[in-house]
Amino acid sequence: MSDIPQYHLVINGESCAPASGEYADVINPATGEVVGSAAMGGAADVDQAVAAARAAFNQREWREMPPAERSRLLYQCAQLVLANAQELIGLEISCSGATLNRASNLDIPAVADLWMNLAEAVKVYPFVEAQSPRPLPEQWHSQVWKEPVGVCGLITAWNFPLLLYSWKVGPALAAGNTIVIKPSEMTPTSSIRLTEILQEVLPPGVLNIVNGDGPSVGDAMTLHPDIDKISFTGSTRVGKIVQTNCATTMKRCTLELGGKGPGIVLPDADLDMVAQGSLWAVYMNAGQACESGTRLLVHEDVYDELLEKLAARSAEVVVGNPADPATGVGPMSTEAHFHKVMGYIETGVAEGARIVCGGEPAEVPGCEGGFYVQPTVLADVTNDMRVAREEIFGPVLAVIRYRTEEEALALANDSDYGLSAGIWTTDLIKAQRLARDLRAGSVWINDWHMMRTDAPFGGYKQSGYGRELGRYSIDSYVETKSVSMSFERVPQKKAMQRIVHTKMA
Ligand code: TXE
Repeated sequence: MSDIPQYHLVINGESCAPASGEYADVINPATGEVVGSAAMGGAADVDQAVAAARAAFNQREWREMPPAERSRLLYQCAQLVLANAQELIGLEISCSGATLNRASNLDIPAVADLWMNLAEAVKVYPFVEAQSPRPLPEQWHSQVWKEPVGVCGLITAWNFPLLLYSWKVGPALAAGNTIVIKPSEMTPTSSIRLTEILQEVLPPGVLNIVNGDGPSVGDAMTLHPDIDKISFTGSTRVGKIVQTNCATTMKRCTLELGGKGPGIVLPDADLDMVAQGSLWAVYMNAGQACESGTRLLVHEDVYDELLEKLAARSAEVVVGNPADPATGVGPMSTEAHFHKVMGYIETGVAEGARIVCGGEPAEVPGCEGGFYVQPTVLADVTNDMRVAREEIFGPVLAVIRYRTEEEALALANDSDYGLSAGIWTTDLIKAQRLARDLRAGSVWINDWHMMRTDAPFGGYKQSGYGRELGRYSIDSYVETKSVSMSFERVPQKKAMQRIVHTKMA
């Protein structure tokens, strides 16, 4: 018998094999080795998971749990994440190529913080709000109730499996929904394991996981008549399919899609800070983050000086085995993705960009089977090139020259995407003015990735819609109901009814 660990589906509180009996290898992108075997679900498994989630939703106990009790449960989820941190970190590294540094210092603390934040948010969330009373004697009074949407289908991507999982599962649970989640079939192990762990505190059927690919499990979910809401993180291409499928049953839908984050460098900026910060912006998770700063728009007066600093700092970045704490940049998630990123670098050069540093596959001793790309800076990029317009999703920075602020703003906004944008300057008044004109869901001034678990995150334009994180994320998982009570018991005094009953005394 093989000693490769198996990862199953979790339906109605039980781990189970998929109806097809099929399992697929999970590959460690750092080495190319098989690190797990994960159940590949299909439409029949989705049906079962949805039925379990619907039954759990119909049991009033879960959806009507008082906020204080739900808050305690969300705290317990945070504690379970922390208690199992080492195992989850190991799985995150081996399935997705996350660096040890990132998984331990960013992902796990942020995941635990997110659950704790929701535990606080749920206590004060306005599940019931009274409308302001009218002058007395009032004929009727109205309240606004926020109710769980129902069964939520959550679909996540491979770049931050545990974070994306928590961004969706946390608020969906906080609002009282039940869940069927599909992780990316490329990185399912940490999400499956966390689902198993959370069963300890959740009633059966509340949280189900069905791993599988997009065309089988993804489509089965987005077209399923008994799923009420879909929340999706992934490519804009698939986001459009998801939105179209959701329309068939008018499912609620939240989409967190790609980005092409522009950073505007004003001539007064501290160039050392920009060089370090803009490389953090693009190289975090080897560039495989939707909010990465991938286009750097640099004023002509400081263009050459900044390029020199970028090249020098970029060369210092340590590419290596993600499990090594000294590693700053790990591998591309898959071999196919590695080739895609290398292809973009070639395309950039063919279109007239100049490689200032990097541009080649990176050699990592001991990880010869891995998929590594050298941190790469491309100069002389213009905004019409593919490397400036399309999401490369690798450690590749496109540097674009501009002359005036108006031109910089126009270039920044000249994109199908609108997820993140940034400004590097010492003039914070000017920064606020520019921030107002940038068409992006997050604007960062003099740093990047400044995401908080209690601040909203999401896109403008083709970067999607809806907001995740904090109490705003609970808004995405509730329906709004207006409830009005009439106090007047004398029919003749119900003023509006005179519109029909015109003969009333
Ligand atoms: O994404 P997909 P891929 C971008 C990034 C990357 C590119 C392609 O530019 O290079 O997308 O990555 C599921 N119905 N982002 O191909 O296919 C799939 O199984 C329902 C940005 O991996 O969009 C996985 O769970 N679901 C992004 C999820 O969609 C379907 C993160 C994402 O995979 C489906 C990832 C279907 N028909 C990629 N087809 C971000 N916003 O951070 C696939 N999926």
